[in-house]
Amino acid sequence: MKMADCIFCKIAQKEIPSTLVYEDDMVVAFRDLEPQAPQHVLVIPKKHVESLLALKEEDKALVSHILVDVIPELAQKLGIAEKGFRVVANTGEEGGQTVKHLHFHLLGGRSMQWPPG
Ligand code: DGP
Repeated sequence: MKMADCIFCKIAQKEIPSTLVYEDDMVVAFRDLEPQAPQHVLVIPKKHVESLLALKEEDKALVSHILVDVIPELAQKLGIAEKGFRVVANTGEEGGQTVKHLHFHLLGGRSMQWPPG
């Protein structure tokens, strides 16, 4: 379940500090170290999954929980639900993924631009 050298596994296990904004038995969410918006939170599964591409059939409930339950609840809690927000899962090298533990960026509190860089 846990990868020895994975920084997000360590955050999920509280082995290294972070500013947690949400936790349940499957998921943690914490503030991004390099925020790109007034509200910038990373939502991750506690179990180690490398990226969207590594998800398996058995992970459907986990992903559904993140997208259906956790992110909308967090958006409300962070005060960004009404005006809108962005959810991003950078995947792989050209997708801009730097940490190889699945994470959903939740960004809000400013007007987002399109296309992203
Ligand atoms: P990505 O580029 O999509 O893989 O995003 C990784 C994000 O993780 C990036 O925005 C910076 C953030 N990050 C990296 N290391 C840490 C850390 O140790 N703590 C926190 N809170 N965020 C981190």
